[in-house]
Amino acid sequence: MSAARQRMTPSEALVETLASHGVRDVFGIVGSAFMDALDILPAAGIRFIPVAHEQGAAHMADGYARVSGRHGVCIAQNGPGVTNFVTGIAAAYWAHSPVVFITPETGSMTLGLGGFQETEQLPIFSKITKYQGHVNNAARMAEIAARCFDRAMLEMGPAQLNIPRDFFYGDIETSIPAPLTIGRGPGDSAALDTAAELLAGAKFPVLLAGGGVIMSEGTADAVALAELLDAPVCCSYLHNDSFPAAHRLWAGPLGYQGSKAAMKLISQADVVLALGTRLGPFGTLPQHGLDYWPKGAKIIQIDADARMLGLVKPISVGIHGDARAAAATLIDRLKPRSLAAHANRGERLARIASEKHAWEDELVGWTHERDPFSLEVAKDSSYMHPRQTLRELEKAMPADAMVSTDIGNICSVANSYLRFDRPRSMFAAMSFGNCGYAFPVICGAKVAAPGRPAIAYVGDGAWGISLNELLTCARERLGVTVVVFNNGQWGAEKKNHVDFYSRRFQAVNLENPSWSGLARAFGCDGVTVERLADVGPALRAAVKSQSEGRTTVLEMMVTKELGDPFRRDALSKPIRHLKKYQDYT
Ligand SMILES: Cc1ncc(C[n+]2csc(CCOP(=O)(O)OP(=O)(O)O)c2C)c(N)n1
Ligand SMILES: [Mg+2]
Repeated sequence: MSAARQRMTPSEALVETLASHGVRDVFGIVGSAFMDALDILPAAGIRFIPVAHEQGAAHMADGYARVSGRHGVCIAQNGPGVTNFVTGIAAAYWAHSPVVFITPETGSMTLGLGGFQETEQLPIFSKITKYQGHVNNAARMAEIAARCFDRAMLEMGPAQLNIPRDFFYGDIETSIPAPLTIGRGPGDSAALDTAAELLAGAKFPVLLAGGGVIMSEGTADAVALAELLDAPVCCSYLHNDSFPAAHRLWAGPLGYQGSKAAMKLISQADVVLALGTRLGPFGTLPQHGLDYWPKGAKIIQIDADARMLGLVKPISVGIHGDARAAAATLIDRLKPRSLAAHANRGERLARIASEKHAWEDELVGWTHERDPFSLEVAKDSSYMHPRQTLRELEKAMPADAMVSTDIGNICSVANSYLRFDRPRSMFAAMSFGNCGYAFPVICGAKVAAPGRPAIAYVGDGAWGISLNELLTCARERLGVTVVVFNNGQWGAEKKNHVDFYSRRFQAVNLENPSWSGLARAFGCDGVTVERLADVGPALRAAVKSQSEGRTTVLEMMVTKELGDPFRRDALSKPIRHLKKYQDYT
């Protein structure tokens, strides 16, 4: 459906298209390239949120999209502003976020001459976008802009809108397209029949709830399906919010620093229903010494992206469909049938409860790391143990909190201590794994959901990459809380030096300023926390001040101890052949 054609400028066509697609906020840094459109954003009811770095703008658009389920939008100056987007867009790609990033480029009449701020802007993003729209004629501005919005949602990932900067100007005749809403449906009927057959015969069915459950708003259907089967539910890696943690069937997350209960339960499965997950390779690696993936089980995989089906793990049935619709359809198919899982329900429920208790007890007793390096560095330290700090934060976590987590050792250990009762609550750095993700992402989430408490977990190294967005928090009164784990090191990498490089520490120790003092210099609040008893109260106070638009940095002084490494799978002990390197083994 299109509105009537009208005479307007391409800038007006762009801004009208944003408005017709429900855009209310755009993140970016001002630039001459798009000033003509920027000028009229307020008249369209669109807020432009100026940031400190374009990477931050892309991350904010990502966080905004992840919490709202709507498009996140960012824009930058051609050339350097646009190249600053790259890391943020790559991260959004792997988080499956419908981000539309607008990239004005050098003018069409000088393209290729090497003028000011010129670079080829499409190849740079070609592997980290679901769609690239290039406005090749000013008259097509609305059409191509709208297609970017449609494709970002259809394919759940970033879409680039590339616009030669002279194409913002002129007179065009155009209509403004309405959003195209395309439902995915439950998938192939025969495949759903086979899946229902397998589930009906399963003696130990296990659900693995992935990001697709969240993105399809499918939580209620996943819960109903799990309850019908009385099947335990594991969350896929870094999607701790894909199933309500308070539910009796919740088993916790798989993957790095995940739940042993989840791992032990899925290892016993005869049928796994992987609902809305691509079964990413990193997310199912052995952990805690457990190689838990049930290689003999029948695997039913449901994913909205057909290319993910059977890509990483062998599967018995692949269903190209929407997680929510597929779950609802499976419920319909299973309800009238007799289910093998009902015969041993009592025994299975007891096993679920006991595995959960065992893991919880282990976590309670796991106050600190016990490897030789950790014991040594923590021995004379007056600082807090990271695990105890994470537990105190968990206990003080406000209802309805949104938590983003960064890439680092302590942020990863946090996976064991982050539980959520509603979807769209956890925004981890996902598989792109870039340090510096969590803080800008929570800023974007807060813009989309200003009423929800917003908390970022960040290591001190990653904080150095991302702290510039404190400027944005102060200037725009965003009101978020940043928990910075100050262990004075790039800990996750140092762990590799400990395990593989005979403690030859290189470039991993950090000298930090006072992070709380620095926060105050930015016009935010800063608190240094050194005692466990102060962790909870500090978090509560910081969250309370969010409602006044205050951002607080809580600098947690923690020991240098380190949990299990990230990449045990990818590192090996060094081998040196040349004489001059013989000492480096
Ligand atoms: C942008 C980027 N640079 C480098 C890395 C490699 N890397 C992974 S974890 C890590 C250390 C993180 O240190 P910190 O943020 O202090 O957290 P800690 O591990 O100490 O808890 C680094 C450098 C990365 N993942 N992303
Ligand atoms: Mg650190």
